[in-house]
Amino acid sequence: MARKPYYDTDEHQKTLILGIQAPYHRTKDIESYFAEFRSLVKTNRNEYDAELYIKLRAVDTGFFITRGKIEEIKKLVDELGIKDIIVSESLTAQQERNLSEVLDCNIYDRTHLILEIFEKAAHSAEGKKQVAIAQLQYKKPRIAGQGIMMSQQSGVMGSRGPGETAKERELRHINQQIHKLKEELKELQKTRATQRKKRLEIGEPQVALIGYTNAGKSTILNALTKSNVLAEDKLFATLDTTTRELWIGPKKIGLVSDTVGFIQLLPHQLIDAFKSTLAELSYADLLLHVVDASDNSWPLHVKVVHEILDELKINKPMLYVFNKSDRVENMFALQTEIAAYRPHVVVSSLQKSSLQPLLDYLLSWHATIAKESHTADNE
Ligand SMILES: Nc1nc2c(ncn2[C@@H]2O[C@H](COP(=O)(O)OP(=O)(O)OP(=O)(O)O)[C@@H](O)[C@H]2O)c(=O)[nH]1
Ligand SMILES: [Mg+2]
Repeated sequence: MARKPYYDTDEHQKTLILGIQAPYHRTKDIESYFAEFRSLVKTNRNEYDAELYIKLRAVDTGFFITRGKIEEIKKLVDELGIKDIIVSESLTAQQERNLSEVLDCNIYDRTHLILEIFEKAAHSAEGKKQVAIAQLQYKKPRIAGQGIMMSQQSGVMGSRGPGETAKERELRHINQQIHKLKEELKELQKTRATQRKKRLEIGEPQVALIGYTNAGKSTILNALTKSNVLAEDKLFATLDTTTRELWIGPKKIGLVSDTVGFIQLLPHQLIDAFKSTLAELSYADLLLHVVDASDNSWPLHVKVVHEILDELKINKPMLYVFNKSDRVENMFALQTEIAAYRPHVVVSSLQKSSLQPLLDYLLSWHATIAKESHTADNE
């Protein structure tokens, strides 16, 4: 029977969240990774009845989880009557199917979880189409591997030739949908490119807020521009880019954009969606890289952001904005650790007065580029 995504059903099935420390995770960051996993689950409004955290020495190709650990999980599942398991890692379609069979549960992996969050958070036509493409791509190998039921020959009208199975027909339909969505996206992107061109012709400096999800980018945008972009204790509260005028006192600095947050182990289906949403960054003159300094794994988060920027081939002047200083317990230790990240400022965007170092930086940056363009004009 086809599985229903949890948001399609009102009934709550007994759910286990399963955090896995795989060999590719660093022990040092694992608590923060598990906290992030629980935030993803919470953001997706999944209720759960039990949690289990396990450490794997190796990844099993067929099941992801090794035999001994599966037995441990099976025992708990039987004891508590668990029907749904949400797993902290991304699984292949085959691994998901195998685990579902041996544990006799619905298995939802990390990619599934993130895709559902993205689906709820996408508001613009462009965002919605990008998420729909990612979801279809996720679905493809899951259908391709489905068993007997789907592969029986169909005698349904409209199928392509007598040999086409229900499964093949569904896959063909998915490919057509992906193709159609991609064409529609191209049109939307053309419109965006025209708007961008107009903006660039005016020649105003462009500043972009980037960083790990939940770092405080939208909160900073709101504080800098008196806007009201949704800022929440949720992962991926922002998916669509928002651009506002940036004024400091009577001085117009330029335009500032808020962007989608980054996350470690980003599902590969979403990379294209990120690429086009973040295409705006290629036109930025300055990146404000917002970091949640109160999360002990911030150095890893900074690394993840740099890796994604590298993949997007974006290399721009950057200011590190270490945020949430109000929640930092050992400020002295932080000051030492951030010394290598230059230039930087430390702020707490909930307290307006503490944003002053950021405002000062933006003013002096603006003065420098104004001088540069003046010199260039006179050459
Ligand atoms: N204590 C504290 N909380 C903050 C600070 N800045 C932001 N927050 C909180 O952190 C949470 C996330 O803030 P957002 O501004 O939504 O973060 P974001 O980077 O835009 O997140 P995404 O859009 O999900 O990527 C919210 O609950 C904010 O109120 C800060 O300086 N101190
Ligand atoms: Mg945001």
